[in-house]
Amino acid sequence: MASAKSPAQRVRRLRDEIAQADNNYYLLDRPTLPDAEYDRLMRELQVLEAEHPELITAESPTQRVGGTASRAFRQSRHAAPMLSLNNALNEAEVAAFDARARDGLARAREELNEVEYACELKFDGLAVNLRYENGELALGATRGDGAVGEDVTANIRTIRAIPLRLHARARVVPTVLEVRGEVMMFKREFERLNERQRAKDEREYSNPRNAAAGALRQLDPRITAERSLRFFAYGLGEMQGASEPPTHSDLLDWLVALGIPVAREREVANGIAGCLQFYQAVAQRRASLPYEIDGVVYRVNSRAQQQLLGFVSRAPRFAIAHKFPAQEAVTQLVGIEIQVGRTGALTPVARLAPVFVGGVTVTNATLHNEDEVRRKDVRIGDTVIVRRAGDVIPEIVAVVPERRPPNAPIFTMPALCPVCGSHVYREEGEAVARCTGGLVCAAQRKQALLHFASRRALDVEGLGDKLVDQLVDQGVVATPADLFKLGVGALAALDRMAEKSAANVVAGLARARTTTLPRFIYALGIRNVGESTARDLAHHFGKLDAIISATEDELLQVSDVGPIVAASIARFFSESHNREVVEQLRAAGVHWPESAPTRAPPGRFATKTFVITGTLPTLKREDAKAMIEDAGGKVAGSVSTKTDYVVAGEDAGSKLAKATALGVTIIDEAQLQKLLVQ
Ligand code: D41
Repeated sequence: MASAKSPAQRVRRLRDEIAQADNNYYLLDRPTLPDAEYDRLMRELQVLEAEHPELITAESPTQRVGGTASRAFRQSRHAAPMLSLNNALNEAEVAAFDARARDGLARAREELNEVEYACELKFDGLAVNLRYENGELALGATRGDGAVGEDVTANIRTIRAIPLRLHARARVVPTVLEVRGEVMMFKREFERLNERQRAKDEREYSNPRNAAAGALRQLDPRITAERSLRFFAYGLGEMQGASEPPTHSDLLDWLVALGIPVAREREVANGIAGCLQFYQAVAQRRASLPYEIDGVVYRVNSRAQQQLLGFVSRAPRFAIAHKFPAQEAVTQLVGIEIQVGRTGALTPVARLAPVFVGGVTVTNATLHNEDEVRRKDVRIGDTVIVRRAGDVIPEIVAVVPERRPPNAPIFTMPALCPVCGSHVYREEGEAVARCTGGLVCAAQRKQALLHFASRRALDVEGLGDKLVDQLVDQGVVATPADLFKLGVGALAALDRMAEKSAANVVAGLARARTTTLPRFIYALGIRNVGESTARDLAHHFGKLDAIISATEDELLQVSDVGPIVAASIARFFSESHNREVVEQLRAAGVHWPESAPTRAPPGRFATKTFVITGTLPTLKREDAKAMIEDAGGKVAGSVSTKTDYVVAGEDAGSKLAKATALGVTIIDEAQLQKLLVQ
């Protein structure tokens, strides 16, 4: 691409692309390029300009720091410029930063082996300057290009995290204090905002950063106020009437004393090794943080040393951002495939040209459902932005409309199931289209079998998806009951099935014959009947036959069973083929202890409500939940006055704080285990 053109042409092209992306991002809050792609363009431009200095012009995006101020707000010149922060994309770049810092300090005759660094998070928000005069918030401004930003005081004042008056309990309250930090939106708030946008049929924001930018740039502060923005400080601007603390970590402590929020996740580290440890630890916790970060920042802790190091162009030599691998990348959508799930739900899945994102190579992304595809207007051949955050399934954030091939057709759901050819229907008001084939449809049959055998259902060891594919495709197994007819011989005849693994599967099936009633009900895969409903049904009726013959009215007597769930249970057992499968399973020796019905679920946790927060030392969250529920307790998602216990693990956050505030009993995993065996 670039090779055919002259450097001058390439430079012009890059500037155009960057200017376009800036415009879309900063002015329209409508990103068209993922950050990593933008960084790549910028770097390419920087390299070309370094090689051909005669091509540098004042308008080049490398010659200014950020976007331009919008006309809607008054411009505000910063009393002290807001600098930019250099990036390191890997450990070698961090090492180079550290070497330069040590070098600079050695030249200034500072005796040292390791530099002391203040490590903190790099928030993915918007940099702002807050100016306090005589302790009162006098001005809030966006960073703009670093020299001039926008006066957004009215909006800043709506952010409850930002004090309108500094706390007088700090030792000294300066006459002028400028605080620099990031305004952002927490993930939870971002999701709520997008839900509201969807309900109003308005455009959704693609990430919390853009949502925060949109909120901060509202001309009506009441709208900003509704969006619950947050703020964390990271530094100082102009200051009068007080002296600066000797280190960055002291400065942050002092800001906290003045009432300014500073994120708790910070540390002082010795040398680069300590910094990299901090990076790894934060990377581990990234997904569970309530806000988005795109890296960490290392800063020489001593103010005196910071001053010795000084600046290069408009970035300090004493600080660097160590970025995480990008969670977004651009690639091409090569096709849309339809997957059929256990309940017949048809899910469009994007097939992508392989792309490295969030640390892995991604080739598929979920498109959720037909409406979602329409809303994002995703078409085959499109250039798309893919996002993979933590361990979640990759998804398509947006398409880049400028790069759409001509005549790309609008996506439509097929009218017939791609697996079995049955009709596809979509109930009014439902987002999901479904295959009407039921267990005639091989895809649904496979999913139903996998569900039946899954860990929390009958837990048949060794029955994986490859095996189920073969069993169904070759017509060996149609219903869960057929599984129990399998012998070692039939299994060993399949592809890639050694005698030993075949024997393991048969042994797994034999063990699965002994189960519990809740597991058995759950394993049947009745629509809308999850583990907890299965448990409630088992406790309420005691015996399977009582559930099978229950009317909808009787089912409605079960706690937490509403009309939709009652109807789907009754419908399931009214189908003779479902009753037959149940009979065949019992005939094949599947059994469980039956008990007398109980009004309330038994167990010592009956009527107790738990909330689990943080990472428990040994139990997975879902296991802890199942153990509590098995003992008759309930597990809720949020803390309230109705909560009896909060089970707190490592890095428990706001839920723990709320529990403390409400005086709820807080226990750890060990105490939970004790309660369970009592
Ligand atoms: O959390 C951040 N985004 C963050 C941004 C941070 N933790 N520290 C920062 N430090 C600086 C210097 C060292 C230049 C005072 C920054 C930024 N700058 C920054 N944010 C936006 C542009 C620059």
